[in-house]
Amino acid sequence: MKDWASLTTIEEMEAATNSLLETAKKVGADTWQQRVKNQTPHCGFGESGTCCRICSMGPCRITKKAPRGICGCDVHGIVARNYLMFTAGGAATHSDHGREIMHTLYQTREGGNYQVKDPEKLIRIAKEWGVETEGKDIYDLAHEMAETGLLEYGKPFGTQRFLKRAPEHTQQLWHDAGIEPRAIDREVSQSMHMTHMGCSSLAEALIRQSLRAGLSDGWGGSMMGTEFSDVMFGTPRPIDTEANIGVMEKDNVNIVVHGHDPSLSEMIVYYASDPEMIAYAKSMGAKGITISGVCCTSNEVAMRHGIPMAGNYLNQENVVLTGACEAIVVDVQCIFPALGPLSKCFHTKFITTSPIARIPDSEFIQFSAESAGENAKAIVKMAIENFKNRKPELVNIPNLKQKARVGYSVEAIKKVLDGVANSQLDEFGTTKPLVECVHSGVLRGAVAMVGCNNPKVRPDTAHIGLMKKMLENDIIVITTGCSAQAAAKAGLMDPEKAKEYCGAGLKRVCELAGIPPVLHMGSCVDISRMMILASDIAKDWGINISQVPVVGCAPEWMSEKAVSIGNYVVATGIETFLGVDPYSKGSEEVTRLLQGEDGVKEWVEAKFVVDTDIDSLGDKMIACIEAKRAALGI
Ligand code: MSK
Repeated sequence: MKDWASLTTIEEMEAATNSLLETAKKVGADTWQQRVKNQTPHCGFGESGTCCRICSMGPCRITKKAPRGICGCDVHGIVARNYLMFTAGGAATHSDHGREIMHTLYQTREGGNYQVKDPEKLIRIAKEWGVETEGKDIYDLAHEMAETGLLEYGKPFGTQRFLKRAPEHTQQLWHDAGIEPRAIDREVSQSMHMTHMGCSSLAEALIRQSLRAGLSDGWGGSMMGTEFSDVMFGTPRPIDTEANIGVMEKDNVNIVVHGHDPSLSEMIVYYASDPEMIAYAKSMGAKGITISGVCCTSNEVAMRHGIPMAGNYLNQENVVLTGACEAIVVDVQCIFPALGPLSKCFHTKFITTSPIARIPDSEFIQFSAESAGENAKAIVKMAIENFKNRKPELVNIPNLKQKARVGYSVEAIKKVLDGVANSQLDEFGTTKPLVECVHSGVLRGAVAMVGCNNPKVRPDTAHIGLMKKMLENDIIVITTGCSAQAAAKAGLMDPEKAKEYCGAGLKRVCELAGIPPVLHMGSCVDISRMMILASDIAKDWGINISQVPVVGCAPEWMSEKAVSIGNYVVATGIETFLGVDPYSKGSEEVTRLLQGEDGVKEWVEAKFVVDTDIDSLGDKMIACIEAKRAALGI
């Protein structure tokens, strides 16, 4: 048995949460822990995907006695339609995030709120897209690329430009399976058209479109979101930060950023470090200003500025419950409407900023790229002026935090690993040292751990438990989203601490490269970084993506976006392991298509594995990696 004492344990995190729940009780606040009780048990039809409410003849619920809906649709059609609608919701959401980023790119200008911070990357992508770069002003190029990228959403002909980044074999599989994504909006619209009453009820066709819509996200909207965020805000490089609720500071004005789009949070970070603002905070009795984050906005600013991470998805109420949060500022996605009434129990300002995420009991300050500076300044000021309204008797910031090294973009991973093996670096490095480590068996393989928390799983236990299991078995972990924050909160991103829990091979690699064994690759949209990495590894190795000893895993997922992600990860050729069922168990046919050997596996060489027993899920992941090694003869 290894000694995990130097990591923060789940029990310590739960004790911290329990102390905050005491405050909730004191002020009469509602929390998700109570709401889960109110909502349990869940509806069995909903859980198995066998309820249809796409027209007003129903709702129809499928049972043995009533095997078809009123229109005659069978259970397989109903479950598959629900699955596709779930996917389309996720693909639309991620891709719209990407679209917002492209609009922001269009607003960049010299000396403006938004600038081009990584011109080399912009030029590299422009060349990849066949856009002339020679002699062009960098901002003219940025605007041209923004327009070109925005056309990817609605172009009448052709497929997504970034598909060409995949190995030829993968592109051929997509072509042969008829799942190459065309315009992003078309894939989302077509999905909603297919699921309309009286259209598709053939499960196979609906699952095929699910993969296609997912690919329009991962290799379309999300990839643009990631790549052009790097262009504007800088491509992440390793940077040290801290994680867990203890990053909030009692004597400072605490502003928590939450959501996904970095456009606003970048500005908040900028103005919070403005000497004028810090002086203003001091004049109000605070010692300074602390920005921390929750969910993926947190990942974005942690990766680029070292802003500490206060917590992940199921910690969002905790930051308010500290009684020391002057403002929680949100943009889009994964925001609990509960923050409205909860913030009213404290002095906290709950500030919504996007017309896409309007929430009752919040103060709405509409953020736009044109007025970004003014908006951010107003928000920081509002938080500072709210410091005096704190109720000292309610302040409780649990003393939990860990060091974390974050910021492993594909470029950064190549650089740190190539730097270990080669003295002569090429411009961007290669994945060859990583391939050599896996080929020789120093590393057995890699796991891409992603996704949310879900009250169906004891929060963070699956993420952290599986990561530990992988590390002990010399399997390196790359991670994004709330999974990344689970790792950071536990201490698994502290290079000094975490390496002690690795097998001998992984420990050696970490020491040589100066990296933690769990690499933070960013937010949910940044799973596209993982797709690029997997493609580059396959190309450098000279094998197909499906042959690389790598698997995907979302053990505590909850959102529609996660289903879209699962579809594009599988469609990229990476076996994907889920700890929560995607509402598909009501249909044997859909289950076979998603999880069997003769469904999606035949089209794209990978499938889903669903197991709610997390230990057994981990065993299956390791077995899958070892089977891939055996098939390669290594
Ligand atoms: S924030 S989608 S809870 S990972 Fe990206 Fe976390 Fe899941 Fe939201």
